[in-house]
Amino acid sequence: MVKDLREYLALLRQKGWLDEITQPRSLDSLAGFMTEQEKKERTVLFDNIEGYDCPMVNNLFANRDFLAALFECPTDQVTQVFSQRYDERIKPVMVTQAPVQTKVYTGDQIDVLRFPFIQHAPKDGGRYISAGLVIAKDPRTGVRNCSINRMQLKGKDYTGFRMSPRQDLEAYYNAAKALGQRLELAVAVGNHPIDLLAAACGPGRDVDELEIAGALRGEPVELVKCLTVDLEVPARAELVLEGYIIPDELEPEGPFGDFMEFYVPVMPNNIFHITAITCRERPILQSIHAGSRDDVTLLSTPREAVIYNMLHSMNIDVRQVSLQLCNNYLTGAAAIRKQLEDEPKNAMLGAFATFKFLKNFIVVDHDVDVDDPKEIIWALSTRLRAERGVMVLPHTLGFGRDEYGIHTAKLGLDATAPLDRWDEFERTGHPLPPES
Ligand SMILES: Cc1cc2nc3c(=O)[nH]c(=O)nc-3n(C[C@H](O)[C@H](O)[C@H](O)COP(=O)(O)O)c2cc1C
Ligand SMILES: [Mn+2]
Repeated sequence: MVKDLREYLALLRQKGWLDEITQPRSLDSLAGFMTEQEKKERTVLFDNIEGYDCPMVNNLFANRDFLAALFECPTDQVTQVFSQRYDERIKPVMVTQAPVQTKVYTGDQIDVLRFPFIQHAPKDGGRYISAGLVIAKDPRTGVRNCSINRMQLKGKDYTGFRMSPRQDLEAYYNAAKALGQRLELAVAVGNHPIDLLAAACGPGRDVDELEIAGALRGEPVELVKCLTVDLEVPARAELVLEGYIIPDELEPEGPFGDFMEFYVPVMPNNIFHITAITCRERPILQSIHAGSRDDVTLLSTPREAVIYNMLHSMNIDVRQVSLQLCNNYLTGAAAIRKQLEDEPKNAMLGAFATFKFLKNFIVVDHDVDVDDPKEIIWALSTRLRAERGVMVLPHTLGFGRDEYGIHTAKLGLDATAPLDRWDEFERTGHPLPPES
């Protein structure tokens, strides 16, 4: 497995999946180019950003083949490999020499504005750090937590910081507040892609996501001590911001184009004070658009694995799970080889039980490609019997920020063919000629 972002980029370069842009590009133009690259399913590295002296990378997971290359497995095995490795936790190890501490800026030298963080959507409140791996420790127990949080650039040495209610980090924040303490944070940018995947997992409180990163990598994450806060960070990250938040110190933050591709309005959010910036020479930074391919890959890959395991444990012959039908993980599908007529409803219940935000879930037969929205619509058109295949679960918990009650019910759709009529529902298809 690759050891850091640079090795991952080298792998993509070798595969021919990386576009390296050496012509000058203005900071304002990057967001548009990134969207184009996403359509082309190619990673992009902007190496010549006007007025800035370090590069920016985007679209690290342009499609499922990229994850397969990372995990060194066939594309249709990523979910299985992820779930097999997930529980084999490996604790991080400490090192004393770290590439990410090659350069150190403290005091008056701190200036986060000189790094090419971009404004993502036209009406966003400003430039954002959007791919920061946020590390904190529970002030009571010392257990580490990792998450990804948006941070609006506000000044040379401070940013806005958004943490949702019920996030693990919020529990740490509340604990610090009760103790009358600041909450120290370290934010790593330019991460090993696996570390970001681990940070996007929701393993439950008191689990150190870096042990999951170790599990998924198959080797321990190397950490180095921070210089101004009592935390440790991945030694091979590209850049680290060290600092703290003070409980109840809030400032307006936003608006921000969020993962549903709507703007979240301005709201009072925390402030992150920077006490040190450490980095490599010419650190390679990363941006993630909310509601992009990278965003949905990070958020859905772990949940696909959990749903897959759940259905498997229910003795359902599950073949494929996808929460990537669009660029958010609120709608998903599973392909199963149905063994009993009403089994798809149990599959829906299993999926909804494991992932609270899941809103719509479609069950199809094993001959349908669940990653292809056209295939799903085909199955709905040809196999759904609406009077028996539709399940609505009203008054259930879903995505939390929901003024209009759009997420308080679950919709399950059974688009599988009648069990004893398979011959009549077999697809014509076009079998490939045997390989020469
Ligand atoms: C690109 C990206 C940006 C995110 N931004 C935020 C954010 O600003 N605030 C937030 O609360 N969660 C955000 N999340 C979701 C959390 O990082 C994610 O739910 C994480 O698992 C929470 O971890 P925790 O419960 O261990 O604290 C983001 C996720 C991704 C992939
Ligand atoms: Mn956590």
